Amino acid sequence: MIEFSPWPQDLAQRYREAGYWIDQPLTHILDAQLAANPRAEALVCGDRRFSYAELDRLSRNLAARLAGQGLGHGDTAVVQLPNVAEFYIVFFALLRIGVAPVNALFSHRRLELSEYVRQIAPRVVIASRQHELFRDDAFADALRAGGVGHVLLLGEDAPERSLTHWLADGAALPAEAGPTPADQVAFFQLSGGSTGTPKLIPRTHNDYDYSIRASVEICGVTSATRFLCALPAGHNFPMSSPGVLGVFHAGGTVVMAPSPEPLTCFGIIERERVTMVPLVPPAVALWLRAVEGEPACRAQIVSLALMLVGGASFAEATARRVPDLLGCRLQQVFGMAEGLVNYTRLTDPDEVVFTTQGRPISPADEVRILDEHGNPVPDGTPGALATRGPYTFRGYYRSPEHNAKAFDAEGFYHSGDVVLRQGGNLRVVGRIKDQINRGGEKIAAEEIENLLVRHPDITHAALVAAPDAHLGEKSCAFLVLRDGAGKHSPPALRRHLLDLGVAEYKLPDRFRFLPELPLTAVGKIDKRRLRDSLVAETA
Ligand code: J2J
Repeated sequence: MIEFSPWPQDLAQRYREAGYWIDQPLTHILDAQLAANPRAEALVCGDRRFSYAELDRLSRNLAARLAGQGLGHGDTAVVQLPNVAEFYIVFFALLRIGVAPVNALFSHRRLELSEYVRQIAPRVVIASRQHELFRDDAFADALRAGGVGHVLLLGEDAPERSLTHWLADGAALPAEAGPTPADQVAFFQLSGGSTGTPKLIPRTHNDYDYSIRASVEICGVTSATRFLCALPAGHNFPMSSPGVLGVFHAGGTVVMAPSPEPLTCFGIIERERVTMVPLVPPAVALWLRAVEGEPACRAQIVSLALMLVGGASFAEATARRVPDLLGCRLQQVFGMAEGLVNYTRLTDPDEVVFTTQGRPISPADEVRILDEHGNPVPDGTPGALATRGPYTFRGYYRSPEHNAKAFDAEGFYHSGDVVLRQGGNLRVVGRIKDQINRGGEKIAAEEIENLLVRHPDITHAALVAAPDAHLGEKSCAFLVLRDGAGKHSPPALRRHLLDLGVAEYKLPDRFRFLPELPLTAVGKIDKRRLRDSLVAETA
């Protein structure tokens, strides 16, 4: 069994009695459709179309092959696939035999992947030849040498290492194979992070399944829903809010897009009559601009009925333009891979939809908004968000020290968001966690600062958010150089980070050099002052 911090007995009992936890593994999502609508279209990926029966058959093939190699309960996997059908086939295959995956983002590179491998010691890694890390055999060979039993690649020719080959045929699944119990870890979500190393979030079948079922209701997903997955498939938002898994739960159809780039997406929406799409704010801005520049585009997206927007703060003025320009309804989502998800409701008045990020999924979500002394603030006053509930996790994987800080004595998770309550809904107004939200992509400042100071000429580094018209925020690295160090250009500094293997979206957008970093009264780096100096620059 994979270790995780469980909910206390009394809460677990309450969640079961209320019908939130139904003790079904996530694989029941597919099983139910296989029984009810095996021939319905589940997934469209380019020219390839998969019925629910086909999805089930392929995932069973892989499951049987992996089980045949002795993989099962307690084992883990690292998966890194682009937005392709295989992502979900692999996901269900692993769940089917109780192997818990970490789904790395496709933008992740050597540093992130190595860190996931270090943390969970996977028995299998499933990735793609399209990714630079797997273009040649060096990284895969190193993984094998390090103890990973199988590295299966999409786009690989050698049959024994080809994912496609492993999907193509399989023996029957051994009778003893099956998913982990529903109150155990199903898979790991990735934390946006605010610490030096990426943190993993154990999600149980029960808790994740509840968030999906409830989201399906709130977002009105049905078997007629045609859902565009243009955000990175492994991210919590397109996966579960209501996400691809929500659409499968309702028996609808998922259509894959390689990225949220508007012209590609508009063509897919037109061809596949897409009705629903989740997007991050910068992508919405691109879509709006595309329609304004070329009003004929609107005809391509007439089937679109609902756009979900979340992941980063969404300007009210932009929100107001969505229905008119894109011809669909808007639903705001404020969620986190750690659990709590808030939605504006489809029955809410426009004012609520345009100006708030909605309210929690569940009556059992407990949300506290606290001042700096930990006392609740009155409505309308900003404070730090703390929450617990039937689908909010209880601890990062193997991170006791960090958990001691992130959770309070009552088990409330302190998300680091600053929010306020406005007529029963939440508005996200800021952040206390040391993170940059670059258009929905999260960067833990500490992780990049640690990498920057590995440069021989850098003695101190502070990464802070700079306001940006398009992405909301970009990152700026303030650096102190060693005495006598020469000049360092931004491209050379980025190269230093790239050479360390970090994902490109984490590279600082700007660099500033200072003789020393400003400190607060207690001797911590005064990031507020650094941020203010950037705001002043922008103004
Ligand atoms: C402002 N900040 C937001 C919003 C998330 C649904 C939607 C999003 C995520 C997600 C998710 C925001 N306005 N509408 O998992 O299921 C910031 C907050 C939050 C952090 C979580 C889902 N929506 N945020 O973005 O784990 O700071 O999940 O704590 O990537 O994104 O990031 P992540």
